[in-house]
Amino acid sequence: MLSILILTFVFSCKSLEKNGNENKPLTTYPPVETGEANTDYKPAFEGQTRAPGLKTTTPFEVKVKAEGLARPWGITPLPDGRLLITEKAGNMLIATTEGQLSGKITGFPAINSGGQGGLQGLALAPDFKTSRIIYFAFSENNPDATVGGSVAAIAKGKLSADETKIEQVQVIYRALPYWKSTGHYGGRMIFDKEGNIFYISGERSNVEARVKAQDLDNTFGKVVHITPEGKPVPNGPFAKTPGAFPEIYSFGHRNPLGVDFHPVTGDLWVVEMGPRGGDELNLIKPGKNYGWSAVTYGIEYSGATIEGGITQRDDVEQPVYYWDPVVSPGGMTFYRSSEIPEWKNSLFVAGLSSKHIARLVIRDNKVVGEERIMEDQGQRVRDVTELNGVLFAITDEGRLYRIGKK
Ligand SMILES: [Ca+2]
Repeated sequence: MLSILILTFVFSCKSLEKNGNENKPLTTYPPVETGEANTDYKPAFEGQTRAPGLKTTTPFEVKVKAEGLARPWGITPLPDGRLLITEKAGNMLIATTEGQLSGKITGFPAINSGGQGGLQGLALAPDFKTSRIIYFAFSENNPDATVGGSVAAIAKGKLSADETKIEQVQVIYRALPYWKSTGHYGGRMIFDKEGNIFYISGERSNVEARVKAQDLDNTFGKVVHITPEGKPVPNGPFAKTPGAFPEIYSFGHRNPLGVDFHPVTGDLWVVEMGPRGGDELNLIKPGKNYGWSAVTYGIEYSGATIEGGITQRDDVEQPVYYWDPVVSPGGMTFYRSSEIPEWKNSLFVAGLSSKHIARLVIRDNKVVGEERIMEDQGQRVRDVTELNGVLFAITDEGRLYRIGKK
């Protein structure tokens, strides 16, 4: 009997550890979303949408630290405790956590910043402290103007010693083919533990392009896995599939804009902007199909169903969570600190049209609670990152926010 009790105790501790759960049961409220849904589609399982509401009990404050940023797009901490920010038109700058802004860092390649394009996501090389190498995503015109179109590209460059320029810029990857659209580039990336890159690629938005998310002979609507030199990571799930791009890791995505690893499980999570009523949070597994544009909880902006209005199919992964109405997710980050203990391992998702940050509590790979942060600010939140237990968010309106303990 005692051994069973001990075993049970050990297993429950293991389970808590594995799932990153805090010990306390959650105090929940009605779902934060009270608006009418766009569709009458039914979720595949309980809690896949409109999870119970949450309220953070630890006192925290939301403070504007800087204004006047020009369409900031990506934000990431530097090792010295400052923040590196991209601006859509094609430059970076550095902010202190008190909101003091550097001059514009220049030297980037020619960028097509029309539509949804521009200088987008960024990631520091794992050896940034010594190499000063930064990776960045941007939309690039086809050098062959007779063909035209643009492509989502990834380049690397070295931050100059005086922090005014990016030097030795080298384009390492292009999410081919070039396409005549300035929408849905995707645009963020993250380094994995082995030093390779996961890049989340959009499906370029128009009807002729989006169906390509289901095909493996292109990188539209894909999570791709590449080396720091931009080559496919060997032995990918489609490395031996004839005609497939070997860097494809998962497919069937629409416009993925947020990516992070779960702090405890190490799993790769991605949030993608859906059509009307179909934003998704997905747990990414190699070789899997995430459905778009054949399977979706969303509908066309016109209100028409998309490709027969199918929400479930045996060969398609279900989203862990979806939003209807949409939040229009931008960047996202898991909270790794213990500074605000109830936030540890929560996922924070920037909301553009929803104008808030969604805090999601995830247990056993399911969303068990949702809270809205900074809803009263009325800002389109583009990206959010965590630094030493404090969240920093950038908005389309040009603000840098600090969200943390008083
Ligand atoms: Ca999907």
